[in-house]
Amino acid sequence: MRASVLLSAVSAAGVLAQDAVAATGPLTGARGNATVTINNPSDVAYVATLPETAFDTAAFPEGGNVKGRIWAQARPDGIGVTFNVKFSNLPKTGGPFTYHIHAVPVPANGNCTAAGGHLDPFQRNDDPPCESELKQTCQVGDLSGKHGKITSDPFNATYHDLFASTDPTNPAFFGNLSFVLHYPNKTRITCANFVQEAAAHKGGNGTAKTTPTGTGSAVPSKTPASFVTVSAAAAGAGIASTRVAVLGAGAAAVLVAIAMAL
Ligand SMILES: *[C@@H]1O[C@H](CO)[C@@H](O)[C@H](O)[C@H]1NC(C)=O
Ligand SMILES: *[C@@H]1O[C@H](CO)[C@@H](O)[C@H](O)[C@H]1NC(C)=O
Ligand SMILES: *[C@@H]1O[C@H](CO)[C@@H](O)[C@H](O)[C@H]1NC(C)=O
Ligand SMILES: *[C@@H]1O[C@H](CO)[C@@H](O)[C@H](O)[C@H]1NC(C)=O
Ligand SMILES: *[C@@H]1O[C@H](CO)[C@@H](O)[C@H](O)[C@H]1NC(C)=O
Ligand SMILES: *[C@@H]1O[C@H](CO)[C@@H](O)[C@H](O)[C@H]1NC(C)=O
Ligand SMILES: [Cu+2]
Repeated sequence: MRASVLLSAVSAAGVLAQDAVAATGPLTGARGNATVTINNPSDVAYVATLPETAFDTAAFPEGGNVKGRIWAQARPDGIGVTFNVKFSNLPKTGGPFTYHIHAVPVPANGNCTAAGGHLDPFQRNDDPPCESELKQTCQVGDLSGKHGKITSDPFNATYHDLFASTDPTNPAFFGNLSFVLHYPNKTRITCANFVQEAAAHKGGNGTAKTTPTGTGSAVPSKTPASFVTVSAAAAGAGIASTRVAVLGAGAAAVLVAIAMAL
């Protein structure tokens, strides 16, 4: 049994969300749709940089690898996470390529098979592929499913994902996980682990500013997470009514809370 709280939240822009109703329900995870993450620490960035050598050596018969990295940091409002994704030197054929956050770190030998499956705390599973316009129905880790496949070389994308988290107590936390870049047939070309970067701040775009390290764990969560229902409207998101794990009070975006325990 857990507390269930109905919240109405608005974005910093003050835009109210409308409930979107689908006539026939799209695929939903065994644990429901993904929830908008809030209270994400924004003082820590994470970066995952691809290695010099591809895991799939057949993709690079002359040696080498895709170049690039994923950089991620929560916004100052703590809602969701901003990703900046840059790839180049992709295989000349075989695209469009996909990439996902995977649930297990890559071991030191670079074995991308050992990165496990996708980060999927709501147990939605891989198939059928997610509908990018219904991002809350997608796997949290399915970044290319939600935000677009890699369709150019170089590829450079910045987007705000509402479901990933930089809070280590959130099941959608990815800061100690990995990502894998694939061919469409799911063959794993290359992969890398996220590591904590000395933090940037305020609307980070990949230009990190160095700050003293050693504060990475100073992210106290005041209370255990409880799942609540939130109508949230974050910038650019087609989000409607969604359950959210609230980790503490005081989110600037939350205006009204009507609580009821179960
Ligand atoms: C999941 O989200 C979709 C799209 O908004 C909605 O149609 C569906 O009812 C939701 N499922 C649950 C269990 O909330
Ligand atoms: C996957 O696709 C790539 C690119 O088309 C191809 O080279 C590779 O042989 C395929 N792997 C499998 C197992 O089908
Ligand atoms: C890579 O990881 C997979 C899955 O854990 C394992 O089956 C395989 O033996 C590993 N290969 C190497 C070379 O470590
Ligand atoms: C990526 O896009 C940003 C914003 O559009 C631009 O400022 C930056 O120069 C681009 N970087 C690369 C490597 O193309
Ligand atoms: C990642 O960190 C979370 C929170 O500390 C922890 O629960 C989880 O087990 C970690 N995952 C891995 C693969 O280390
Ligand atoms: C990134 O942000 C910093 C600080 O806000 C700014 O100085 C820099 O020009 C930005 N870089 C790009 C590529 O937008
Ligand atoms: Cu993947």
